[in-house]
Amino acid sequence: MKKTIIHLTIVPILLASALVSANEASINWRDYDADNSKTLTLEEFSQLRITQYAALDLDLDGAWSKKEFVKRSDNMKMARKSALRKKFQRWDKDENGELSSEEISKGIKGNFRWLDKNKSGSLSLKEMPKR
Ligand SMILES: [Ca+2]
Ligand SMILES: [Ca+2]
Ligand SMILES: [Ca+2]
Repeated sequence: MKKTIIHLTIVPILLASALVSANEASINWRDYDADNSKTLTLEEFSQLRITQYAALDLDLDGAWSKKEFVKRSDNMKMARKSALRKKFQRWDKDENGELSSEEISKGIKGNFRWLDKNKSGSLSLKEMPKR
């Protein structure tokens, strides 16, 4: 009896994550430019990133394990994987092997400041990363 219940719950989770990864591929930063200023403020940028990271939380527990954070697709390059592993370590401030939503949002802020090369407080098209 127990086994049947487990199988039934796995199906919707798999479906949900398939839908989420389809969405992730189609993310366009312009959709997050709420005021059409052709630049993203920290708030607009955070919205975009949070949407992207939400798609990575495959078990939907509101936290990101290293596996969830690093593994984006099956054909990822090693260099990208190791860059993501390092990012994970930097962001995991309490070193519990998991990123909380708070750690993610701090990481996004740091990322924003780093991308904002001319320190204008917003990201222009040029400053936005390709992915
Ligand atoms: Ca804007
Ligand atoms: Ca998770
Ligand atoms: Ca943590």
